[in-house]
Amino acid sequence: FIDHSPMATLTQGAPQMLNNETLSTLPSSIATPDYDRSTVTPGIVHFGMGNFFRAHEAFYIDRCLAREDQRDWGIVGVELIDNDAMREKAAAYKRQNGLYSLTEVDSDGSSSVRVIGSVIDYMHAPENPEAVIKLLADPAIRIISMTITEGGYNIDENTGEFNLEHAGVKHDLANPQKPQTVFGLVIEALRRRRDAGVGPFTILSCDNLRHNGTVAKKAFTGFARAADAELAQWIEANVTFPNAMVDRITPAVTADAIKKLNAGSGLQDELPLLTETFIDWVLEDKFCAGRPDLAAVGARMTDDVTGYEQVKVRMLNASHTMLACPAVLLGYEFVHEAMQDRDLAALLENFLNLDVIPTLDAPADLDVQEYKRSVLNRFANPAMADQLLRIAGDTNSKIQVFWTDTFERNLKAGNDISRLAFGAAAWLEVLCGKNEKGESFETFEPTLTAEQRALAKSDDLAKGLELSAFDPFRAQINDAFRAAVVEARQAIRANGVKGALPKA
Ligand code: CS2
Repeated sequence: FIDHSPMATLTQGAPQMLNNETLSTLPSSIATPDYDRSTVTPGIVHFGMGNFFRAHEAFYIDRCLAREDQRDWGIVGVELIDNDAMREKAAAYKRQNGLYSLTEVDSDGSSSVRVIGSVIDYMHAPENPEAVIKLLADPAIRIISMTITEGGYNIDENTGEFNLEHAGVKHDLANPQKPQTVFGLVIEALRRRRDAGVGPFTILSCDNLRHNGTVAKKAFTGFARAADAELAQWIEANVTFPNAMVDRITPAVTADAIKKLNAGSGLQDELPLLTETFIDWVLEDKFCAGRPDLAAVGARMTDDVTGYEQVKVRMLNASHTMLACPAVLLGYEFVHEAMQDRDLAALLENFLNLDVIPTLDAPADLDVQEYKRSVLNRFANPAMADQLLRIAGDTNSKIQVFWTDTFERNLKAGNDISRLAFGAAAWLEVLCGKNEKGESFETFEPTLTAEQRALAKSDDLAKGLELSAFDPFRAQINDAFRAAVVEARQAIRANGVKGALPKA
């Protein structure tokens, strides 16, 4: 991020390591856990220890733990990915006793640093799956939460069912005592809990999916049915899967960002994190084994999250994707940079005003115009330096969640499709991997094989529309849309993104 941001001001003195021993000696400018960490016991196991989780759920729980009657809601993080980087990360967590610093930056330029203490242990599942199952089966654990990405629920978009052909799933069904996936670990633990007469736990998805609880339920019960029909019935009758809307923009932490964050805080933190001051969590109050007092720390409990999640993914996340694809092609690096480009900012305004908002079912108490202004303002925050390549990654999964309703409704109604076709075209061009400066790049697309990715590179410019990104609204894809996408791709190639932008 940029050097004139306040957190880049150098703090005096030698940088401080971060662990339980050093906590009480940190500079007073850094907020530290206002509770004794040694009194915190585990109540939550979280799968997927990514940055978003660390800035969001772990932040809320850290606030909860300040209250003495909440100390049994500590979090144990579990990482499933088996590679050197993850093993190294697990070791860093151990060295720091699960502590890390979170720098919150506001669009007015102010910032503050807080050490988060709610992650009390960290397990790298591939090293010892049995230890993870044992923990999950412990009655103290009452919530399993997860951030495993939009595509991580392994739902086949064509059948709408859990995909039993997935290699990890097949492995886990054949080796229930040595599972590799979150599904195998959780279902084996639930089996042991049922057999031991220990009650169920809540399974809480924190991914940006519409009805993420319903999707999680489909995934976990889909796996369970294939493993053991009776157990699946017990799970359906006992385990709850609250739907939840989650929101906090959290950039990836580059090596450069680590240096700058530490220069700002005066810490020698191996796992520092940057986020915006904005935070939101709206949850259905369906916790079968109790829950922390999230409402007391700013989360919103509700009977129905449908409207909130719809507004969030269709306005914020959909705009992110709509902005990032053309911006990456133009060679921009950061979201705030793209927002300074008037043409791209206008594209977003028009997309939201003309395509999204008229087809939205927003909750009555939510002012969508105000929400729009807040989203655009958050995107424009220069201190975030959020990477466009982060946003442009996994678009094959994201389109299915973020764009489907907007595309489906506008295509059905026969409305103007120019911006939608342009967005789809821009993503397919992104998959071709070259920007207008002639630089090559490759976005991360975990749900696409090399052959599928090659469809975007075919001379037949309509081929890319065969990708599963478009499956959920495939029935609405007509000749006019196909032609508009091809035309937009030709225009991007011939005239550049600026020359291809839709008029209004
Ligand atoms: C982003 C999200 O990855 C994306 O596409 O839109 O990560 C976004 O930053 C969060 O959902 C904000 O809550």
